[in-house]
Amino acid sequence: MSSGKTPGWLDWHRDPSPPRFTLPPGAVDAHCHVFGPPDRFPYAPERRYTPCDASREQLFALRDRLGFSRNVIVQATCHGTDNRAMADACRASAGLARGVAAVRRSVTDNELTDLHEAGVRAVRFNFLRRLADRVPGDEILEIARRIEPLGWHVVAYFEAGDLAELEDLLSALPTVVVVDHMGCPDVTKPVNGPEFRAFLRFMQANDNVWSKVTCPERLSRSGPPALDGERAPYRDMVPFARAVVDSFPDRVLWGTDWPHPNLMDHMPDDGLLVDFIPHIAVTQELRRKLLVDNPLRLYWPGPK
Ligand code: 0GY
Repeated sequence: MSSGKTPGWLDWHRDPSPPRFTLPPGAVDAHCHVFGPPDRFPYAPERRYTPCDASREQLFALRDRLGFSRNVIVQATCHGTDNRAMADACRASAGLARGVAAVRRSVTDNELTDLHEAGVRAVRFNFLRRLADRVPGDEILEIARRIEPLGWHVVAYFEAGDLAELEDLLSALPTVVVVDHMGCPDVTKPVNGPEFRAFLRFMQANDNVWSKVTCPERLSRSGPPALDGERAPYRDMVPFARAVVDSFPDRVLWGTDWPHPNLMDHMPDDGLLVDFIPHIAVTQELRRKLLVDNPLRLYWPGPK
């Protein structure tokens, strides 16, 4: 792959509108990324895309602009298992960012300790075939057993059609398992149809499974805000996210997904994404759990 951005790549929104929804004090953006800059943190040779750069300073500026207090920075596949950009951003955050790393079984105990000191609290396995080769199940189990004593958890990114195949493996993991984007449901299907019911059943059956109710801009087929200025876009995703928040209020997280890799049809205004939150968490208490209590319990346990 050439060193330039993937053709058609959309740059992130440079001037997001101030959210109308005021985030509760201490809110955490629990799903975001940093990319590059590649002269310091080169992209992985095996990557499937080349993003536009998105630095730690730009992420922290977005945090402040939207009104978040903290970030959880998730390793994306364009950096492979080279966690330096993410770990560097965590280290530079003065304790206000935690990280989610990508590792293979070759990772040493010293490397895990270094990542922990940087602020990493989880490893991510990406099961999307368009993004990466899958890590074999026995290796995932082995890594999960090694990170458990550190108090870390596993983040799993998969699509709805993959749940049946992955369920046994994910249920066998000894740690908390956080599923990205509710397992990527097809939101054109009914929320009470077999596909999404299987996901809710999976959460019901495994009380160590959490879900991010993230990425309306990725999952929605109804699209971004209408031209009339309506600020509740992505309507088709709402019932799915509400079902998860209402059923499992203590096991949900929210994040921007900035800088939104691989969105090829539109780039969301991150301020409008924040305005989406009250539609999926409909009481103050649900919002406090989603945005503050749950991410703090998972990523900043102990006295604050
Ligand atoms: C993608 C790319 C990645 C991840 C995400 O939502 C995400 O966390 O976008 C990745 O890991 O490369 O296209 O979804």
